[in-house]
Amino acid sequence: MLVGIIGKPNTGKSTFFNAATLLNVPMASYPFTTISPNFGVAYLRAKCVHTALGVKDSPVNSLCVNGWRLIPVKLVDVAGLVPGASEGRGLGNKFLDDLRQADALIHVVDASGSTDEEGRICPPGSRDPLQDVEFVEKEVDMWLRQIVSRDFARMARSSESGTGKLSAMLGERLSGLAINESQIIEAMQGAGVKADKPTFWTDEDLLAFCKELRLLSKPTLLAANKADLATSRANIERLRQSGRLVIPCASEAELLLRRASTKGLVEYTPGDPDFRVAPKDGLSPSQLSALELVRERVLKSWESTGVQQAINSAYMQLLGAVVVYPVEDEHKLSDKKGNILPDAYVMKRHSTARDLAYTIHSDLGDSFLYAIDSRKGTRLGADYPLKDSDVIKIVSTAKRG
Ligand SMILES: Nc1nc2c(ncn2[C@@H]2O[C@H](COP(=O)(O)OP(=O)(O)O)[C@@H](O)[C@H]2O)c(=O)[nH]1
Ligand SMILES: [Mg+2]
Repeated sequence: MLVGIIGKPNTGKSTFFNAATLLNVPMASYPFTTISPNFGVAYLRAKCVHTALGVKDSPVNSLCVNGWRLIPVKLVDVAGLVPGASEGRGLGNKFLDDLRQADALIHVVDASGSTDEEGRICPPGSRDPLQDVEFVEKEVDMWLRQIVSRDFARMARSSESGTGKLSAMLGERLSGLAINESQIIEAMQGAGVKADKPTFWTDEDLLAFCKELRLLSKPTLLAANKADLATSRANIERLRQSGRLVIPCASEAELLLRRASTKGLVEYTPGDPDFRVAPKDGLSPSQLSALELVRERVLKSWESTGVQQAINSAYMQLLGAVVVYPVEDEHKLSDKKGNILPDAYVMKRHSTARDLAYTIHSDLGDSFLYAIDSRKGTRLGADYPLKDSDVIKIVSTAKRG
């Protein structure tokens, strides 16, 4: 799974990305290497099961900090969108490819209204962030329309003459976007277009269909950034009233806290409602007052900086992901080396016990026999749907070292 950050320029996308991908504790091994600078590793914050299970854990593929499991997940900072982007303005293939790969989106908005539609600085409160939201969404719709309309007339004709099925042909066209035929049928219904009369579709029908496709294939939340600025509050309320999922954010504050934490100057776990100045006294008066401002304008007002909450919501709410802990010894809850609850995996919605086996190793998937729920000691079949916080042993015929 991959979450992408989108938005117009200067809303704080890179600040958000830099904050979300910075962590003070180095990890032994990353499950994925990053291939380009705008791809990074962020962390999902999940209540670790070790407390409830009454054990002391020794994490390997993730971290456990103050009872929170921080599990690596992928994040991509997609380049900024300006009005007209889908017609080629400032939109490279790289942008489209990054967007295509994302399973869900965090749309970073300048909630303070202090940047115009192209991202130029303007007086705080003078730009309506809801308009930004709408134009960025429309650009994504139009980009989808370009893909859909390529060869659409021919597909429409052959569908009406019975030589092909439109949903199947579109399914092939959109498979690279991880959009399947049943979603296409759903999008046609959602848009209220006639599936059996595609040659009659108007431009508006096509765009309405693409909007539905976007909602299905790129579930999105709004990170209402710059929440530390006074003009943001009323705008955040308005954004919420639009019915979208909105998370107030202060990316710059999160970056400050994570950097201070990296240097051991504050105690702060990403997503916390507050921080503590570390006993080691290394903060200058100006650093102290900057941190105090973060506490006053962000943490006390919004409960957190929102960056971690946005990552969590993107994976857990938008994508319905679950966190599962595979173990090799279901009694000790350990791997072969004796590490307790070594790994935590973020799995897609509807993943099964066999999917988990494949995620660990393809051999384990191929030779899967059954799984064991370590809490109940019961056997689980290959199709068992994984639940959040499951601790599971996979039993297979494979001999693994
Ligand atoms: N007040 C405030 N400014 C922010 C925040 N996040 C980012 N900025 C500022 O917004 C500007 C643009 O940030 P950047 O991350 O480069 O935006 P991008 O173009 O969307 O990647 C910079 O001057 C940041 O310092 C925030 O949470 N609060
Ligand atoms: Mg940027």
